[in-house]
Amino acid sequence: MTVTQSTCNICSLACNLDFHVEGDKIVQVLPTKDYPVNKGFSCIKGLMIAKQHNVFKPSPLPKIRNENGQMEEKGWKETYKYLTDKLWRIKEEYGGDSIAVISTGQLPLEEMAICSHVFRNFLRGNVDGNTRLCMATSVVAYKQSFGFDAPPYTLNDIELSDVIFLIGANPVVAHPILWDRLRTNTHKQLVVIDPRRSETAEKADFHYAVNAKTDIYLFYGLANLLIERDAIDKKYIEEHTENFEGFKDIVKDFSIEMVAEKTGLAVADIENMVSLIQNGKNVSFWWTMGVNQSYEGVRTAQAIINLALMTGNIGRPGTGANSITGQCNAMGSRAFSNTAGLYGGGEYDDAARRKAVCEALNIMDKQLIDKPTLPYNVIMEKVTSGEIKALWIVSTNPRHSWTNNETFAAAIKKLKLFVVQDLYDDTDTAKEAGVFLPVVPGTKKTGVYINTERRLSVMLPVLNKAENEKTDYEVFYELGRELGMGRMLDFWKTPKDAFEIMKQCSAGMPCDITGVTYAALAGSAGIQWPYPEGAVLGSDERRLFENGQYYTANKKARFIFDKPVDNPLPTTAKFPYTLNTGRDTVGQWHTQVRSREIALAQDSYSKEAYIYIHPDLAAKYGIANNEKFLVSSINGQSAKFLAKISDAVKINQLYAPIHYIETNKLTPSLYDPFSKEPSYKTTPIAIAKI
Ligand SMILES: Nc1nc2c(c(=O)[nH]1)N[C@H]1C(S)=C(S)[C@@H](COP(=O)(O)OP(=O)(O)OC[C@H]3O[C@@H](n4cnc5c(=O)[nH]c(N)nc54)[C@H](O)[C@@H]3O)O[C@H]1N2
Ligand SMILES: Nc1nc2c(c(=O)[nH]1)N[C@H]1C(S)=C(S)[C@@H](COP(=O)(O)OP(=O)(O)OC[C@H]3O[C@@H](n4cnc5c(=O)[nH]c(N)nc54)[C@H](O)[C@@H]3O)O[C@H]1N2
Ligand code: SF4
Ligand SMILES: [Mo]
Repeated sequence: MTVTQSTCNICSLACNLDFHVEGDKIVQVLPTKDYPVNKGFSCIKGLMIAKQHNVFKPSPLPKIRNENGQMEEKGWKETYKYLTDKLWRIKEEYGGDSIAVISTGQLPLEEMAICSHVFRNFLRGNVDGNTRLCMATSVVAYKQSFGFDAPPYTLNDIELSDVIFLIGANPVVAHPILWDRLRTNTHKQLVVIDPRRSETAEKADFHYAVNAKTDIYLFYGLANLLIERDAIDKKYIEEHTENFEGFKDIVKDFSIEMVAEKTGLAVADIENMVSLIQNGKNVSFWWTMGVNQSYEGVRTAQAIINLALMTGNIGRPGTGANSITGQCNAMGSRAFSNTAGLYGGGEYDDAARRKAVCEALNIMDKQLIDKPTLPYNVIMEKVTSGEIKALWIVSTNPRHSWTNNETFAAAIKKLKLFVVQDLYDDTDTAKEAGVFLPVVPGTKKTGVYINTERRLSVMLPVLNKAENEKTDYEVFYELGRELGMGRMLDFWKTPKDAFEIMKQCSAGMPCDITGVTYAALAGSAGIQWPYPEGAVLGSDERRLFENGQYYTANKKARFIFDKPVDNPLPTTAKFPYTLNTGRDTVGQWHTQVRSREIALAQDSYSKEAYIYIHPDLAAKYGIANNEKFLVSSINGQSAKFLAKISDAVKINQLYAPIHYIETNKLTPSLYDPFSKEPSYKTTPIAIAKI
């Protein structure tokens, strides 16, 4: 029997697991005892990785849809030829911009890198990811405020805080290992801000059920009161930030009464929060999708960042303005996917950065793509309008997860080429593919993941591939060869080669990883960025900004703010309630493609879509528990859900888990203006008894 330490490639903790393997079978998976993230624990999803690909695994050969609409199995060589021919014809006739990839935060960074080397640098197409649905807001907020997309914390900070704010985050369900570590902190006061009494809110010292999307009013109000009480860190503001005066000027109009009225909270509740921040020694603010997925996400995230900056709660143990990521490698995609910024970070028009990246890639400047990708929403608009002709989906299931998902179904009918590359051929998206490319799961491949606290860890193959089985890396590499990339691929033969190139791209950047090697990562505690060549690890837990120096030109963090905007899609007489959406249980993962292999979890949740509704609202419509009823959305669609009667939701807001395709049938095509992240969490709806 062999035992290999590897990475759980599901959620953003990227826990480490020990795989016990006998022959070609994983006989046991145990959480790695001394790995600093999960310390001998894991959730049910990690343990199920051994099961992945056992039941629903397709044939290892690709399939192409024939004239009769049937999927026909083909050899890999023939499929690459077919794809190459199609892609070149489309590129020649309509230009590189007519080709797009929707990628993911669930692949190792080497696979993200080669995907974009082929599709962006070579074919001059667009590559965006499902991370747009998730982290885009935090990326933009950090970039603008700190000068680089740099979540500052280490997970240990949640154990060291004496006051913890969780804002639009439900770690009991979504980040169980982070929650586990929070629980070991016995001296904390926990504040949860969530319109819903989530599983996390249940366990908080204070739960504040703000009205949906009014968080920005709350944070501006808290800032105003802290200024009035003189409870700010003037020295920190003076030495390490800029434009506080402008912020002060905006927040002065946010009186406690006005904020109470907007947010639906009591004046005493708001005063309590101010006192907690004022009296806390190490206050930390953590946020997730309740903030990011909004028409005003970036400015709301920055309102949180501003609170941390003005009270000096950053760069010290137990503090920070901390965005928690979602997928195992959301952080890797932020730095190494060549989508919205250059490999290793930096803008496409920055001559010095371009030179450094070209050198690392061993290509000429004209071979490096010269602009950021079109964002996901614009890609979908252009598929709809017919301007984008080829769409390649890798490791995401947008027919289910894209907002207003019937628009996705309609759009793909216009395509000349629709490719889906996935573990499974029966996802809602794969079922529509013109070409399906099967690949192996993480247990059979190599690559690096970067978790929510910027920690790199390596995934190693614990099982051998069978005949004809391919990794995503091999698919992109072999496709690139067939497309004629020639010397552009000479240094990209293996994931390890790609990692070396990415290291060089990161040199001198905030996310410098030139000191990391596969060998150092294997069986290790993982390594947080930055880790430049020659660095010596002081500890397994490292936070950013301990010296008060940010990544802006003058090294100061910026206060960034705007007056709150009106909800572009408010409730109306016809659509008087709002739909909130999110995760429901630890065992349910997104579109439930992967989690369906966990038998234990499978048995614990409904096969049919359901929605939480307040008892008084259900009574008003005469809807009984478990009765199916109709929900109609302002986007023109409607869907049926089983009623789950619960007073955890407010009377005017329903909550639908994202794990059912019905939910995004109802969400709108509405985005944050800066990050283009969908506003998934507040849709005006009406309900009716059937
Ligand atoms: N089991 C499980 N774990 C997961 C995932 C999964 O699918 N299943 N997905 C992973 C991924 S990719 C992600 S991004 C994370 C997401 O992790 P979370 O963001 O924690 O999860 P969500 O359930 O989407 O949303 C969190 C909360 O935001 C609240 N919310 C809604 N509107 C507002 C608002 O206006 N203000 C505030 N303050 N709160 C609001 C919701 O009520 C919800 O309780 O989870 C990761 N972990
Ligand atoms: N209404 C609403 N909608 C939401 C959200 C919300 O809160 N509310 N949250 C959004 C967020 S934060 C996210 S992250 C998205 C997630 O949405 P998706 O990305 O669509 O969801 P998944 O089910 O994780 O899909 C991942 C796919 O990748 C495949 N896969 C897994 N491993 C591999 C691999 O190694 N290679 C390849 N090629 N494929 C692989 C799986 O089989 C699966 O089909 O949903 C978004 N949608
Ligand atoms: S908490 Fe996340 S990374 Fe850890 S075992 Fe569960 S799914 Fe995997
Ligand atoms: Mo996500």
